[in-house]
Amino acid sequence: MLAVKRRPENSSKKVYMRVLLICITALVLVAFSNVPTASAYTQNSDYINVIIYDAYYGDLDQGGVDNDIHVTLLFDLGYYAYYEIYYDISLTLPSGLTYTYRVHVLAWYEHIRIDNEFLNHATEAGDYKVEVVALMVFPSVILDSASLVFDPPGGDGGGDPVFRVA
Ligand SMILES: [Ca+2]
Repeated sequence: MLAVKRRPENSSKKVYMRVLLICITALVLVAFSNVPTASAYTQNSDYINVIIYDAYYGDLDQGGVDNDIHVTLLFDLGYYAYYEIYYDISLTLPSGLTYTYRVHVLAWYEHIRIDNEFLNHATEAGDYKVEVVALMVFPSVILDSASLVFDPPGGDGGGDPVFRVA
């Protein structure tokens, strides 16, 4: 003879409440797990904004002559973990003579500041123009540019022009 064990009526209510609680918890987890990360990584994730933050002259190489130019660039990027950027920075003297230098940047942050120094370049009096053309090659291919005109004192040749990233 087979003995059938009956569950007490209270037990089925407990099982029902347990299943209901698990379902509610699962719904809450699904709802909260998608909100911030999905929108942050799928929207505005690949852009580049280059800004010429500052440009000034001075005696940056201790040569005794104020014929050096300092240019600070800011790069505002998206939300990726890694970026690869090339930028060409050009300095055009009042005579039209232009010096262009290319800088390759590997970055792991979304806000970057780079100080560029044109040593012994301010040799003419008049307006100088700084122009930056930035090409992001990873995670996407995107171009941006900026330019600025300023007027350092000049007219003093002071050695060979040298460019450096400080
Ligand atoms: Ca100098």
